[in-house]
Amino acid sequence: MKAKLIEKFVSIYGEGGEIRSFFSPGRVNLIGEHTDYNGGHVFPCALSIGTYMIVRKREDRTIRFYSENFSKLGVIETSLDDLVYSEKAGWTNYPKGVMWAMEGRGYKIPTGMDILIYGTIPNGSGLSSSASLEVLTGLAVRDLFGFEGISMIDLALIGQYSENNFNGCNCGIMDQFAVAMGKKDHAIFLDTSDLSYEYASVKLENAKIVITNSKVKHSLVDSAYNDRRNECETALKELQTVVDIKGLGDLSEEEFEKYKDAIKDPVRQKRAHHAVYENQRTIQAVAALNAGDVEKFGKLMNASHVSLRDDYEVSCEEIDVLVDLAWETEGVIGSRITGGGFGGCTVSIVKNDAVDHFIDKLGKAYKEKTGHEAEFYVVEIGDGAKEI
Ligand code: GAF
Repeated sequence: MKAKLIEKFVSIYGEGGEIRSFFSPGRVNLIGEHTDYNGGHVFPCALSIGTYMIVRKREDRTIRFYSENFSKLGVIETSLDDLVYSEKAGWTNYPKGVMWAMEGRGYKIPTGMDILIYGTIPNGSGLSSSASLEVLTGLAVRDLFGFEGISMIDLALIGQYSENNFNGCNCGIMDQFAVAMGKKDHAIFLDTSDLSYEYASVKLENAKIVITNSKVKHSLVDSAYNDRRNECETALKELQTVVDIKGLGDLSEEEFEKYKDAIKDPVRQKRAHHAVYENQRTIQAVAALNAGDVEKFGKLMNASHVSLRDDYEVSCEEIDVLVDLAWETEGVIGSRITGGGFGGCTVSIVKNDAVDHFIDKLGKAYKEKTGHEAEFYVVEIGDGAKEI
């Protein structure tokens, strides 16, 4: 892959100089959804699919971008003096945003770059193609210009900062953290209240992690996401009038039941209910997995889906069809929506000998019920972003 991409790079930008190559994965979250901006726990892992960057420094302040995925757009040119968001900059707003965020932290980028991107994460699938591109850019810029004192966690934070403040999605830290800190065959049990984390092995003996892409993405995802976040923040403020907490993740289920009437609006109460219970489910799920109880992990995944569907209302018809089909399929240990929601993917744990049947059955029935052609990925869990 790398050799082919370098060949393409040279055919576009010409020979010469030092050409470097980087890779950054996508991610799938196993459990702990919409908890990361509530000071709760998440449990994502990095995938072996992701985004490649081939890059070379220039001598002037021009930045040239080319993406194999958007080859029709050709080379898009900008400058280090023009790191501002614009509609027409399209996908390049992500790398531009990261460069802008790095400059804002005092890392002045001395020269422009020629950049080629190629991504293997299906677009709009909710497997974090944007976080992947953000961390990739931060890593490449850090290493190309020898910026010292920027850790992989800093790169995750820079990516999140640029997404929040340059691209306008008020996301939490989960995606960028998973992409930056991933570890082969492990998921990351991350406490988003203080960024402490542990790796847990998810190399299952008798089962596989299967992602099902609904190929559906409903519009207004970013605005609905920001709405959910606002609802949780308002609920938190209401709760803080009766109990001393920093985030919804600080509450146990019992405490929530005791104080929940401080949240005046029933919809907001449902949102907070999800955030509190999902956080507790995530803690229990990781404990179950570490104890070898995959069945319990699966049941908690199912409960997570119900809560995301009914309390948080971030599922959609197509995703519910996939999850319902999974639940009624023999050999499925657990299945739920994964990521921000409103389409995208489900994640399921499926017994080894049931995987072929699962793919065949869900593929056909989903097509019949919705008209869409689902895609399936039997997951390989990979490392975080790195130079290749
Ligand atoms: C999106 C966001 F980017 C994450 O921060 C997280 O909130 C997730 O939705 C929901 O768990 O992927």
